[in-house]
Amino acid sequence: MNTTRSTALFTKAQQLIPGGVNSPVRACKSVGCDPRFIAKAKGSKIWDVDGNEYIDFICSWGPMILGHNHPAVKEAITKAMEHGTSFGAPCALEVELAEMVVDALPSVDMARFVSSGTEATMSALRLARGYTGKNVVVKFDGCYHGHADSFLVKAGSGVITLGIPGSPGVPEDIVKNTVSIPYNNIEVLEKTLRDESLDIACLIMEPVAGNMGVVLPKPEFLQAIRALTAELGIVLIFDEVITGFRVSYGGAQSHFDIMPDLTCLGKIIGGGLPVGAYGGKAEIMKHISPEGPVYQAGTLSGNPLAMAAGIATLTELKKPGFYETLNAKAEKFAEELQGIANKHLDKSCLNRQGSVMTNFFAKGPITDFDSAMTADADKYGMYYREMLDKGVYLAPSQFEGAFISLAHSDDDLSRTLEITESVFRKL
Ligand code: KE4
Repeated sequence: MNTTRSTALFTKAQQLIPGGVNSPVRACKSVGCDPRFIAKAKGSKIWDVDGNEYIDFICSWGPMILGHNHPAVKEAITKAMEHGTSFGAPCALEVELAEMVVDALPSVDMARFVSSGTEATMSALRLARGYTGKNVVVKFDGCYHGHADSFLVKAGSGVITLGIPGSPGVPEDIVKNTVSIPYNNIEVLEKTLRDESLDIACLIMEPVAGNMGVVLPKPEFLQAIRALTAELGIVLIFDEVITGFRVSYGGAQSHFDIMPDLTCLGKIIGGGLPVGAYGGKAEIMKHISPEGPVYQAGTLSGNPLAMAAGIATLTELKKPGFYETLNAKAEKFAEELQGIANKHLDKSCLNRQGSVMTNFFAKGPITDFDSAMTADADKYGMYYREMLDKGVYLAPSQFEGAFISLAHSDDDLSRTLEITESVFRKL
């Protein structure tokens, strides 16, 4: 593939932007190649600045569940733009999207919009601490909740991908209030939550982990977490930035029928524009300023263009049969991928929740951070580079998910499987 323009852009970008990218994983460091600069996207396809076409399985890391540049989303943004781009004042679109979120998520009575998933989780953490008067947050190894200081402890996503323990710049005073324990381990969970020396404000989790690669909760894990946190007065926060409106229209909380106290959202609810949100029980949310004393604010929170994109997206997702169609497409693809992997690879473990999945180059089962770390990241890098040069755009990390959108056609998926088999044969 000709990548002349991407190479030139990356060279210039590295002089102006740290690592040449505005989010670390995009630099493709862990997969041993330089990034392709993307010029445009439509449906299931993206094109780089050299005109190369790819079938896209990153989907902007989740938001593009309808496919890129969906006509209804594009029309909604264009229409909103006719009236201006930002008011710094309340507008009707915020109320409309808030009502859709509250109606969709059974545990959410009220919600506050912010501009990223990180803002959503950091705000939910401050709220839980303000509401309980306690300081400690419990998280799970390999789960990623954005880059707020308190969460950069044994985090997932880019932190694993770059193989860094946490991050310099996070004071010990902050880190001491974060306890990270193994995902799917009920014994350690109970021991930790019942440890009276810890003044635990909240437990935050990805109900389906997506940042150590996709890792599913064991059937009894979520129930145990809900029962223990309810018994002990610990605020349970579901970070549904990935799973919200991905796993089902009601998120993972509806799918598993486990109701958290607070929920964090992002990605899909912005339809590709910057939106995050946190919400939950009115009794807790009423502690947020200006109704309550816990402060949180944002210049572009509830931005009208972003609200319009989110409303248009959720309107499409709400249509009857959307998730059945999407999940059936993903299930068929995953079954065939598993078959190819079993035929050609000595080690492979595919974890999937609905339309997000990870094929680990590992024996499996992959149920937590330690087992995810057994994956052969170098082999994944070889796979990634081969697939990229054959026109398939995967996450540049073994420890992320592959997303399927409604726009992925049967032809896209069968072509991807053909290319995958040709690559697996060579690995
Ligand atoms: P943002 O601040 O990136 O909008 O959201 C942070 C976040 C919070 N919670 C979960 C479960 C998330 O997955 C994320 C962000 N996801 C990563 C990829 N897994 C975004 C991609 C990137 O960092 O470039």
